[in-house]
This record gives sequence, C-alpha cells and structure tokens, in this order.
Amino acid sequence: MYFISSFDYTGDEMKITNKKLKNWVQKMATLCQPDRLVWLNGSNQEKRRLETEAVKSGELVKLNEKKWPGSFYHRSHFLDVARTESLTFICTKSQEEAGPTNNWMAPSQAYAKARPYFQGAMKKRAMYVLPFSMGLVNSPFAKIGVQLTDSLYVALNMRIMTHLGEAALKKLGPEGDFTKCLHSKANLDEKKRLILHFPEDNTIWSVGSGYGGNALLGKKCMALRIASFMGEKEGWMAEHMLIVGIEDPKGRITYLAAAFPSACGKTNLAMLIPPEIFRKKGYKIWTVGDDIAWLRIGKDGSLYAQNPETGIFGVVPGTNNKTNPHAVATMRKNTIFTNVLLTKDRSVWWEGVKGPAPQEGISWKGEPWRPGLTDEKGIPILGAHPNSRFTAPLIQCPSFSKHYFDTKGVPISALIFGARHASLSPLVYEARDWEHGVYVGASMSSERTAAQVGKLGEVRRDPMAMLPFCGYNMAAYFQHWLDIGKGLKKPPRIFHVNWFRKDPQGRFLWPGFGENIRVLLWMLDRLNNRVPAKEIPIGLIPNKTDMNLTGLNMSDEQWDALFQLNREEWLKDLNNQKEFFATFGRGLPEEILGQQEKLLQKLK
Ligand code: GTP
Ligand code: SPV
Ligand code: MN
Repeated sequence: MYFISSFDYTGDEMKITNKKLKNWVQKMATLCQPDRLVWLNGSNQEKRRLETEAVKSGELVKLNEKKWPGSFYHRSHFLDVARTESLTFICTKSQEEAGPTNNWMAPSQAYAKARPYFQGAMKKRAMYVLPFSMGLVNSPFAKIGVQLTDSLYVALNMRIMTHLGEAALKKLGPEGDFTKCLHSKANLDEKKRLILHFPEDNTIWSVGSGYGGNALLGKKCMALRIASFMGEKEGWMAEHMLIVGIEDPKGRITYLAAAFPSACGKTNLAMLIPPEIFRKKGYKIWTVGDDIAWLRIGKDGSLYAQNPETGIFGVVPGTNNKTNPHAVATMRKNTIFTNVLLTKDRSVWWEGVKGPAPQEGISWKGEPWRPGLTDEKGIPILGAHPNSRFTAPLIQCPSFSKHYFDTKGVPISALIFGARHASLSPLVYEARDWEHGVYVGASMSSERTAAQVGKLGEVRRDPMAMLPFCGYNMAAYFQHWLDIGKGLKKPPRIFHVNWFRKDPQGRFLWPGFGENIRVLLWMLDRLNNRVPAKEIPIGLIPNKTDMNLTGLNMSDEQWDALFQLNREEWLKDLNNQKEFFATFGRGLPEEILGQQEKLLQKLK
C-alpha cells in the first residue's frame, strides 16, 4: 500500500470520521501517487498559505495590491481554455439512460480507459482534498462532494465557488454519502483528456484539463450533470439558470429564473442595473444566482429555487462599467482572473473594458502583446481569450440578495428561456401554458459561443440550455419537466427572450444589458394580469404600448424588426427540430410532438 504522509494541516485538527471517505481517498492516492495529501479546512489562514504556494510555483501571479486587492492572475494551457464537450461522457450502465445527446461509455470501459491516465499522475505533487457542499450547508437540500485535485488553482477556485471546508465534512458525518470527484490535470494532454460522469456511482473522474467546467467539479459536473440525474429520481430539478429578484416600488420582490446557453447573458441579467428612470421609481434587482439553480416544489405547491454555488465564474470580455457595473464591482477584490491580458504593472486588461488598452502586456497565450497586433491574415490578435473568466465571491456583488440564505430557496413566479439568435426568435414571447413552455424550452436553439470548444456562431439545438449538462436521457428530462408542472399548484409562467437579434448590418437591434429590465417589467405586468398580449403562432408577444420604452426613442419600424416573425425560417427550424427530436425515438413525450404539430398548423 502506498504510504500517505500525515495531514498537512495547520488549523485545528480536522476529524475525518467518514470511513468511506477515508478509504476512497486512500485508494485514489494509491492510484495517483501524490507525494503528500493536503486536506483543506476552508480557513482564511489556509487560503493565504495556498496562495503563497501558488505564487511560488508560478500557478498564480499576485496582482497589483492597490488596483486589485487580494486578487490573482492565472493562465491555463493555451489548448485548455474552454469546456471540451466531445471529451465529456455520461457513463451509465445502459446507453439508453445517457440518451442520444450525451457521449456515452460503459462504466467499466470508462474507468479502464481513464485509470492509466491517473496512474502516477500526481508524482511530485500534492493531492488536495476538498470537502465541499453544493447548497447551503444548513439546507436540507445540500449535497456533499469531495474533490481530489493536483491543481492549486482548482483548489482556490473551488474555495470561491463552493461551500468548502470543515462544515461540509461535519454535515457529511460518519455515514453520509458524497459525490466522489477525482481530478488531475496530469500533463494537460488533450489526447489524454476525459471528463467522465458515473451517476450510478455518484462519481466524477476528470483528467487532462485544468480549466473551468472541466476541472471545477462542483459546478457543471456535480451541480448539473450528477444533480440532474439525482433530481429526476428524487423529484427535483437542477438547471442551468440564473435566479433574480425584482423589487417593485412597493417593496414586493418577484423572483424569476432564466436558462440561457453558455455565454448568452445569465451573469449579466442576474445583476442588471435598471436605467435611471426605473431606479428613480424604486425598482431594484437582487441577485440570488448567476449560473445554476436547483428547483423544487415547496410545501405550498410553488416552485422554489436555490443557488448551490457561492461564487461567480463569469465571462470577462465585454464586461465594463456600462454593460455590467455590478460585475465590475464584484471583481474589484479577492478575485482570480484567468486568461485575460496581464500588464507590466501586474494589472489586468481585456477587450471591451472601458478606457485605452495598455501599451504592452502578456496575452492569454503567454505571448508579448500590444494594441493593433494582427496575425499573418491581418486578423487582430486578442489580449484576452473570448472565454477568459473571473472567479469572485457572489457575496461581493452589490445586488447580492440576502434571500440567497433562505434554505428552502426563493419562490419562482416565472421561468425564462433565452437564446442567441441573429434573427429567428423575437425579443420576447410568452408560452401559452406550462406544457407549451416545456416545448419552447425543449425546442431551444442558440448560436455557439466561446464557452465550449467548437465552431463559433453555429446554431445548434440546446434544450433548456442543458444540452451539455443533462446527466441522463433528455427525453426523460422533458418528461420530468412535464411531471414537475403537474405537481405545481400554480406553475410559473414561461417566457422566451432573445437579446441578440441583429439588423442587416449586423448590429444588435436591442440595447440589452440594463435595458432588459423593460422586458422583465412587461413579464411582471403579464403575471399580474395588468396587460393583454398579442397572439402569434409561436406564443404571446407584447403590444408596443404595453412595454415601457421611455427614453429609448424606438420607432415602430425598430419595434417591428424586433418582433417580426419569419415563417419560412420557422418552418425550416421546425424541420431541424423534427430531426433532433427523432433521435430520441419512442421515449420522447408525446406532448412535445403534439405541441410541435400545433405550431406547424399555426405557421401554415
Ligand atoms: P456562462 O457563464 O457561460 O454560463 O454564461 P452567461 O450566460 O452567464 O453569460 P454572460 O452574462 O457572461 O454573457 C456573455 C456575453 O454576452 C458577454 O460577452 C456579454 O457582454 C454578452 N451579453 C450579455 N447580456 C447581453 C445583452 O443584453 N445584450 C448583448 N448584446 N450582449 C449581452
Ligand atoms: C458555461 O460554460 O456555461 C460556464 C463556464 O458557466 S464553465 O464553468 O466552464 O462551464
Ligand atoms: Mn454556465
């Protein structure tokens, strides 16, 4: 048996009472052969020690303390800058369980394939043991995970993103079960990279990547893929959704949850600042979550949402004081920046930040950079990678909602699906009822962004923004949505939005960002039956007079351009939907096909 040195632990002695945990750690250490084990307790003292170590090893650069207090810079390997969906697998016993949208491998085959990659992968490295909770530790709905990793960068990110430390261990107790998350960056070889999920074993194995959703296993791997699998069995849902509260002038707060695909505006909507005319009236936005929502039916028959995370792992490019001032404020301190531009004075910069670019710097690729630099084809060389990110504590967000701490979650009045479409979908439309709303979500598509490896801009189907994150067969997932609706006394209304419609010149037709409040307020009016809506084949759209457009100077032509419905384009999309839905075979709920048929009739 491989010898494990005593705990490298500087705080109070941590008691590991859970036998399963001890045995598993021992077994994984035997496989990976680290030279030491470091159990994290989550203390501030420990944080400082790990940061110092990471700076010493070069994993982190300490940023200018005056400009970016408590903050660090990291560059991931230049071939490891986004989630790699083609290397991500759901490893259930039967392929049927994973469904046609997931890559699948049989568990035995997957373990056998990855084991050699982990074999001795942590030689001369530490193995950090990260006990964490997704969800407030004192919530009955929290789920415990333990991640083993050889990356200090990952450990420090997980510390921001999850309830990490002793409290999670205590909650686990001597008998509790946990998601076993094994991670090694190994040698960051793309050819030996695998992100494997074993929902039936409550286990995740990730090897060969050190970045984002591939490596921070509490996030997409556990809180979405594994959690969605658990949710289907236990009667709740794990969704790729922000959670936001809108406070009206009377002080009433209405909560909405919204699913947009990666890099399509969740973080931005979750913390938007209403334009002055709305602020003056007394409207306020409260942020509960920006990426993941766990939803369940409450005792009163309403839908409740909680954010299982503690931090934001947010897109940096394009973030500035005009587009998202609250994100700028959130990242002012205690933040880890990844793959942005590093300047000489140990500050950071990115495309789309306000103000002039620095005269020189080190790009996300680790190469010297200056403004105006182009490649041999004349294409500008970016300082920051389009999927560069900041990791910051959610509590630093000025609009952070104290109701984040409500252990049963916040009551949800409406759900929003959102897409990035240059033309297809209008600015906003409302589904006629829950079943139609489930169809609207199931038939979502969106243009691909830089958040995952693949062709930018390519439209792909992305049901409920969960295509890359659903841990089981999506046909069963659609059924689960329908079933949840039946269990709700008054199901939330469902809307669809598209902030990204473009004019023929390629300019966005809608100003977006803070102005999106106008669309949210129309939704509130709809919820409260204050305004009628106009029925079109795809659903219900606003009358121009029913949306507050004060200060936008919007002409009727502009409004029409935002809502115009191109039947040809929709019929084409319906064909594409049909092909997609056909891949599910007979498992697909008939309601989905029924709704699709209804739409076809209306379009004709
Ligand atoms: P993930 O963290 O990948 O799940 O993404 P997200 O959905 O949280 O996306 P985020 O809010 O970070 O936005 C991604 C990109 O969309 C950024 O470049 C934003 O500037 C841009 N964006 C967000 N909201 C709007 C909007 O209302 N209009 C326009 N035009 N762009 C927006
Ligand atoms: C996304 O891609 O949807 C993200 C970033 O939120 S990652 O954590 O890399 O998945
Ligand atoms: Mn996301």
